[in-house]
Amino acid sequence: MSDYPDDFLTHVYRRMKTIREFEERLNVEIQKGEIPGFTHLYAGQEAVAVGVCEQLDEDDYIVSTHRGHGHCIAKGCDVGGMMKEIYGRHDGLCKGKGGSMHIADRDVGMLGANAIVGGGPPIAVGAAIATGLQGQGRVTASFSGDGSCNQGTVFEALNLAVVLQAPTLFIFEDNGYSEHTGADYAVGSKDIAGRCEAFGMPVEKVDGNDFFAVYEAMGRAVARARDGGGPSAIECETTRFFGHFVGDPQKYRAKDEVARHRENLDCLKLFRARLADEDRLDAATLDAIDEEVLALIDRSVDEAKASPLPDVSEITTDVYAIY
Ligand SMILES: Cc1ncc(C[n+]2csc(CCOP(=O)(O)OP(=O)(O)O)c2C)c(N)n1
Ligand SMILES: [Mg+2]
Repeated sequence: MSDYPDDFLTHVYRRMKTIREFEERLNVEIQKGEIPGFTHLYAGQEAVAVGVCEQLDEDDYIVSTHRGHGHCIAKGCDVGGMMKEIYGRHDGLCKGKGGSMHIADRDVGMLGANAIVGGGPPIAVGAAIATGLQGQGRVTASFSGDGSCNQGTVFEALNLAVVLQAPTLFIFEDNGYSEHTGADYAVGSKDIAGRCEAFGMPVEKVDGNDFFAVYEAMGRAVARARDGGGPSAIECETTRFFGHFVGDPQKYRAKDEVARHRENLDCLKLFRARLADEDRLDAATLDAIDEEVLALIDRSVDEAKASPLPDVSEITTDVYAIY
């Protein structure tokens, strides 16, 4: 880690912290009943989104999932625009018509969150085929969960990417659960990475709570894809700090599981501990980032609440996006 410049480390910390506080605040606001729709929070998994996206350029693509806020922030979506979108407001990133599960922003290469489990990887392969044909070395990363790895759509996407050598990075976030079902029960082989290997692509399995492990594995996979080496998969073992959706009572988890994971597996705590071990960046610098991030989230909530709802006259506009 000693090779990473200070401004990179502070940037990474700020991004992960922004995702964390965005989600912590949404958890509070949603329970007040002020936010329409259904919301899945990403807190706990920040090191995956940021480790992956830090290896991508703005004109590379990502395809997200129903649990997509972290992916959006990591790829550079405007936090205020996202908050307005989640509040269903006219000035939201998708004019308030997408909401939490359908945020997209082509300007930063974010092709969309996706409510269809296993729907993302085929879209990512399509994007990767297109950019591969354009020959510009651009790549597409597809995020998906341990639950999605059992979907036929994902198997087809893995196979097609290998056959066509499409520059796709399949990122599997194993947070241990698909809704309320444990991955140890639902993933027959217990091994997502092995499945991808069987389709003929290089795979790595990493600690998804460790930013550096994700970032470095992604660096190897991206370099290979840009160089014409085709797809790769990375399985990241991680944890989610909230329920499947906001309001999930989580009776399927041990009583102290979340508390233990917040104590021992928190990627932000681990990142800070690693910096301290290696005598990089003082705590005051990181605490100042915490303050900045909290102010940003406060501002984005205030602005979202103050911004107008879409006008009824717009109900049939922007229903389809033209790509
Ligand atoms: C095709 C399809 N089947 C089922 C669902 C219902 N569903 C929504 S999220 C989810 C669990 C997905 O689990 P995983 O892929 O591990 O992602 P995580 O929620 O853990 O991020 C399911 C089954 C859906 N949205 N789409
Ligand atoms: Mg899961």
